[in-house]
Amino acid sequence: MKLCRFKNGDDEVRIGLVTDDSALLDLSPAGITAMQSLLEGHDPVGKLKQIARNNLPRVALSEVQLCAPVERHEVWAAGVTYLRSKTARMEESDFSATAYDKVYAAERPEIFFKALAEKVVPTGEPVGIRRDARWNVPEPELALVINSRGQIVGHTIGNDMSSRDIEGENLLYLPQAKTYHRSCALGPWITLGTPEPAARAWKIKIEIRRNGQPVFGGETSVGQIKRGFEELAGFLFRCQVFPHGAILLTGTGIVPPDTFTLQERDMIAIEITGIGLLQNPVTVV
Ligand code: DO4
Ligand code: MG
Repeated sequence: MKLCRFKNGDDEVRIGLVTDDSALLDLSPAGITAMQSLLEGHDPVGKLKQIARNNLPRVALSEVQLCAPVERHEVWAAGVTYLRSKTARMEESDFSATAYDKVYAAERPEIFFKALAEKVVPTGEPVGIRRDARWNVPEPELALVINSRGQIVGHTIGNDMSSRDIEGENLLYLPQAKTYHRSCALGPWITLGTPEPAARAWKIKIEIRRNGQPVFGGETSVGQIKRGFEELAGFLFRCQVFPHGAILLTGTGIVPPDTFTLQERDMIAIEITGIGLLQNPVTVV
């Protein structure tokens, strides 16, 4: 089941249940005005099935603007969870190579703060590349949607936009390489109720187009991730509270060649089978 936030023709934010590729059911007549009440409930899928039996307004997806599927969640990200990411990080940095090697093998994962909810970019809106960086890439990642009790209740698509030259220069620059204006996109919606073994079979694909032509494409499988979802969520919630829940990006397994950097107006399309498509143009910030 796919849960979304959208703006209707009057610019009001509503919650929708996406029924197929072309339509959603507006949940507001059923009293659902925020995703939170569903995500914090004990059986979000069962509750939604029950709600969907009502005669709810059907709205064409082409007529709405999708908002990022995040309300008051904090957005965090795990790193170096795929072998490809570890190798790329070690190549980009003499200074920090040992740290990446160690964290890939360590019990404790790398987890860093990524974005406030209000800063998250939805599908269709521009993601940013820093004007003071010369090597910028998208990081297509599966994102876990976690409620305040630490339970993984859904999945969405994340783009952990990153400046590799800043990150590679010095590990202490990670927050600047990772957390800046328009550096995090999430969407298009949340897929609810997929158990981890099924989600691990999903494919992650990315295509970057420049002037309409593909300039980079890549694919991996969620199953390539080294760590378990509960393990990552467990570390995020250890000695920490998230009263409104959290979103955790789970790391990238696709890294463009070292000669590639994003440019203004590139189009990034990230697909995760089982969820959908997150598409964003690129702008300089
Ligand atoms: O420390 C580097 C961050 C790595 C990352 O974001 C990833 O592997 O996805
Ligand atoms: Mg990442």
